[in-house]
This record gives sequence, C-alpha cells and structure tokens, in this order.
Amino acid sequence: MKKKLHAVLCPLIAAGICLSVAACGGGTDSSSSAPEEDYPELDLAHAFTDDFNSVDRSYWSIMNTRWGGESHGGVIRENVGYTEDGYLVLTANGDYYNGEKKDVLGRVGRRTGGAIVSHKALGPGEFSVRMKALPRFGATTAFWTYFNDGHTLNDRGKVYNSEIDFELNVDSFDITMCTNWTAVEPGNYDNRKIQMDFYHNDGNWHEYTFKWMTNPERVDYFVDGVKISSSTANVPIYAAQVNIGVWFASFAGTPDFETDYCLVDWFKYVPYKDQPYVETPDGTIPPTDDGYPSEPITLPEHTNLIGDAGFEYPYDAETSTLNAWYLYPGDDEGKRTLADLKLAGEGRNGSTGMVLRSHDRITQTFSQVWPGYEAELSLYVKHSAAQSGTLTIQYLMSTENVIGSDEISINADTPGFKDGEFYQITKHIVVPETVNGQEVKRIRLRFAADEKDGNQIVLDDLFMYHVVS
Ligand SMILES: [Ca+2]
Ligand SMILES: [Ca+2]
Repeated sequence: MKKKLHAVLCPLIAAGICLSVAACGGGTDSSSSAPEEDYPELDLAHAFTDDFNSVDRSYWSIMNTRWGGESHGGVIRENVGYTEDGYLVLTANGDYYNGEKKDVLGRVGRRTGGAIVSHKALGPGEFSVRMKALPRFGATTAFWTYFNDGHTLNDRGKVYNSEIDFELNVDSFDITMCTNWTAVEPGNYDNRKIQMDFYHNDGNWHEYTFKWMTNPERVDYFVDGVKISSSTANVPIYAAQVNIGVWFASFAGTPDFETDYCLVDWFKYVPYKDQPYVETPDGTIPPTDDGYPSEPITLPEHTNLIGDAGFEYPYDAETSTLNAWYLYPGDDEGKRTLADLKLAGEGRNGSTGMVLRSHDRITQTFSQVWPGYEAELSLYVKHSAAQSGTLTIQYLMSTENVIGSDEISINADTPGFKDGEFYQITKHIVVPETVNGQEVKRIRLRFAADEKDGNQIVLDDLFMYHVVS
C-alpha cells in the first residue's frame, strides 16, 4: 500500500519543486521572526529519535521508486545502508557509475539515489536531522514531509499537498531552499532560497530543523540552530510522513561523478501539544525484513572524486557525457576514441592504463568546488627519460572559459621519476578565491602528452579527495 501510494503521488512533489524553483523568492523574512518562548509546548512523551544504528523497519520504509520525470534512475533500496558508527548512508550514483547496481528500470544504476520515509504520518512539531549533504551536484539532498492523496482539496479548491522541504545542492552549495505547501499550484506554496555563509558540502556535519506550527500557522527553518527563514503563508495542516533522501532532481546540476554519499547521523521528531491538524493515514510496516540492510557497510576513508580513475570502464560511444574522461586526440584528430587509448595490460599490475601519445589530451571536470575548496590529488605515471607531458589544473567559470591554471611538468626531472616504471605524483589543490576578478565555479584536470615523435605517457590509478578543514 505504501509503495503504491508513492508511485501515485510522487510525481506531484517533483512538479511542484520545478515550479518552485522558477517562482522562487529568496531572502529571510525577518518581520515574522518570533522569540523562542513563542513556540508551543513540546509533547516529549511522543518524541522519536533515531540514531541510525540500523535502518529501523518498524519506523522507516526504504523507497524503491521514481518521481520527477524520466531523466533519472529513481531511488533504489541498494543505495540505503548504515555504518557501524551509526550513520544512515544514502548513496548516489552519478553519470560515471559503472557498477552492478541497477536503476528502477533495470538499466546501469546511473542517477540513482536513496531515500527513506516514515510509516507514521506526523503532525505539527519540531523535525531535525544532523547530516552531511551529498557533496556533489546532480542530486538534491532533501528532508521533507509529504502527504498528497490526489483528491483531498485545500480551501482554494486545489488538491491538497501537505509538504515542508529542506533542499540542498540547489544552484550552488551555499543556498538552502525552504518550501512549505498546501497545493502544487502557484500561490499555494511559499518557496525561498536562502543564501548561507558556508557550503553545505564543506564536509562537516550540519543540523537542519523545521518547526511546524498551526496555531498560529507558521514554519520556521533553522540551520545549525540559526533561524534562516520563517513562513506564515501556505502552512499545511494535514499530517504527513517524513522523508530523508537524495534524488537526481533536474534542478540539481550535472551529475559529473561516479559514486558519493550523504550521511545522516540522527533524526529527531518532537510533536507540539495543542496544535490542530488533520490526521492522515500511516503507511504500513513491511511484512518482512526483505530489502532492509542487515549488516553495516564500510565507507572508504576518503571518497575518490575522480570517475573511472583506473581506466577500467568500457567506452560509451553513444553518450559522451557518460564517459568520465574527455579525449582530444592528437595526431589523427577525431579518428580515435577513449577506447583506443585505454590499453589492457598497460596499466599498473597488468590492468588497463591510459596511454597518451604525441599531442593527445584528456580532461575531467569537477563542478562541486568553490573558492577555498581544497583537494589532494595523486596519480601514477609511466614514461621514459625522453618522454614527457603536462598535468594542468584548470580553473573555470560556469562556462567553458578557463580563467587560470596550475601546471605540473611530467618528465625526467619530475620528483620520484623512475625510467619506464610507474611512479607517483601528488598535488595539493586549493581553489583560488578569484582569478582575474572571476569566481571559480569548476576545476578541470587536463593531461597532455607533449607533441614529439615517439612520445607517450601512461596514466593509472588517480585519486583525488576533498580535504575537509
Ligand atoms: Ca548516529
Ligand atoms: Ca588501471
């Protein structure tokens, strides 16, 4: 019943989100700010906290569905897990994913996220999560309530949509989108994009809370304990199930990554006393543990930001954006593809390596960065004393315009060089505040083999991770 409900209802939420982006206002509304003592009395006897030492079947359903159009692969059960440390893990697989997981239609599991939803429909109260948003673009990290049965109407005659949203990874990582709704129709929701003074993907924990009141009607939104928005328009009065999820919304940017994670440390709900609301049906607890993770998963110490870092993935000739690397072939411009440069047995330990010959260049671009973003890059390279190339770290605007770069020469003078053997190069990257007065929106790694007869450099096993400060 629960699944059916979602299959029917979820398209509405996405349609609404798209509308809300276009109709967005912005800025905090200080006129309706209220002193702390204005909040209703808490009903502590009915509070619920989940530390996510497991995925609790008695409280949460794991979603396996899709909404919001067909440009993504949905949210799948396999992307929901937990760690031994008690973190809910919502895995997101971007356009460069080439693993075993499948999307909701059984295709390679690109653009698949993960989400959980409470069985219980909850009334007015305080809803909080402590989490690290998915640190990449392409999917939005969201925390929201939702009830929409498709036929109940609000007082303006529109289909009732009881929903309160936090949405991150919207346009930029220093924006928080807050929306409360009574219908998915213009004039029936209050949508705001709030400028933050930090980036949601800074790698640190952040706390997101909304306080939902119905007498008087108001929703206050908090990040790390600071009220960022307050709304008294279109405040829902129908109980709603609460959701935590990562999904590939069309407004969330380009999924230029392979796999990354959203972590949730805890969820907390404390209802208010004496706040009127309309009860709505709960979902049902699944009859079996089927689909629930039974063992904690172990996350890597650092997520590798680089897609196809070992050059082992097949070349996708149909859709160039599904290849993490982009090739500018040298000598015979346009005739060769990545498939011709990824050579079996040429990589480390007999694996596939990337063999760049005279004037070949490959690039990979990363859009989740911001001024001051730091990353540690390492890679293996092999060449003879006579062979050479260049690693360039390019700083880009949101367009293809390169506004600055750092260069590392790859030749016999490179520290660690071993003639004809793989050796490691490392580079600490700090994204500049500005370059020539322009803000850096993306960075690009560019490897080039110098233009000369018999030249070749072989690359393998790149690793780049975000250094959290
Ligand atoms: Ca926890
Ligand atoms: Ca390899």
